[in-house]
Amino acid sequence: MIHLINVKSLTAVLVILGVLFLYSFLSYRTSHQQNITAENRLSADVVAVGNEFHLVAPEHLQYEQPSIVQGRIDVVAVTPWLAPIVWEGTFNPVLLDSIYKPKNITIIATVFAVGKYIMFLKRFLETAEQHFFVGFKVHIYVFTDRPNEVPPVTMASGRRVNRTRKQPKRSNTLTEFATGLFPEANSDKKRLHFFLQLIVRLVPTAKRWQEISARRMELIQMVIEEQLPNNRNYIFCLDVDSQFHGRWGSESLGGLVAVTHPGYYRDPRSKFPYERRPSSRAYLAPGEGDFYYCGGAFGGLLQEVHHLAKTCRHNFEADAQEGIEAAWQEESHLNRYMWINKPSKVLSPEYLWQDFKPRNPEVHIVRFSGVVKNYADIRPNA
Ligand code: UD2
Repeated sequence: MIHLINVKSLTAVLVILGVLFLYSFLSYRTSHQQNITAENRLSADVVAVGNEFHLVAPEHLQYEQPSIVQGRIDVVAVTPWLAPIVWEGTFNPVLLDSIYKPKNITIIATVFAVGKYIMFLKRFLETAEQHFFVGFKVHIYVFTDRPNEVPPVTMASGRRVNRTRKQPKRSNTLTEFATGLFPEANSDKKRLHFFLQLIVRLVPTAKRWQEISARRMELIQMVIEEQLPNNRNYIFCLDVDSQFHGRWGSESLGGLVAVTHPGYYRDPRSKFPYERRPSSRAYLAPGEGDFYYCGGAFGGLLQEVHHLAKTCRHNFEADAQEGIEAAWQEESHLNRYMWINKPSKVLSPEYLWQDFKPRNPEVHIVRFSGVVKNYADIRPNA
């Protein structure tokens, strides 16, 4: 009998313990779930931070479903160090713009128009206004020895050049003239914040084209040093004898961005015109080098491009003191730099084609290209 009572009470205790356990388990799960939901909501509401790797999309944006088994199969879209290679068809421009626009970034572009190269500036600016980071804040720095010849530019979207010149201001060794490209008074109000500003800087005339080309790294370094507190901004350094034909936008943003040269991207690396003399700091040995990158277009975050420009300038000047000039001046140093410091994004030759070259089938769109020019007519020492 006693035995029976013990069994009964033991069962009752076990049942009570079971109920208590179930109750506490369920209430823990509910409260934990509530916490998770709150955290999730919090992370969805968090304002995008200016971090290159923190990509926040708007919550209800609808776009084509991405696939990992379908897409471009005629080109390679990733490097061996897993950086994207940007081709038409590998990205969604609407999605990317909606990620990058809320970050409130400014895109800086530098362009050099020294001597007769000023003739290319008009076309460059007009087409930049039509295609380069439309909808973003863009500041274009023009370095020239002929500030009075900076052309009046007709803006495609109803903007016009405001020719009012601010008092020239000393900035290191350079003189700065500020020129704004302001929207017409009666233009669409929505465009007002899509502001494109032109800053003209005076640089000395050079006797050798190689010096102009090479000195760009020094001046890019200086411009970035003025801007560095705004380290969320991006910079692109572009050749002036070029024009835009199609969208160049947020898909090109990255820490360190290089463009594959249109003349060599199908060639084996043994044919790349790297600097081959071991005495130069731009030297690349046979078997080294990933791609041949253009000197005419590169960019990235300010800190990254600052490091690149400073290194290339230092190496160029150290070479010069020993009487060496790399085969393709700063382009050779840039290629050496990118071999060691791998770009985080590589742009396909869509981002720098050459107008004299027929388009290859894998190039579905030419976004930016070098115009045809006669070197003998335009260079100081052709
Ligand atoms: C290639 C590169 C260029 C540079 C050069 C080697 C491309 C498309 N171009 O072009 O970026 O690396 O090799 O030095 O990758 N400039 C003037 N005035 C002059 C000469 C040059 O302003 O008298 C500026 C101008 O911005 C021009 C740039 O320097 O776009 C490069 O010079 P280039 O176009 O004559 O060089 P190129 O065609 O050999």
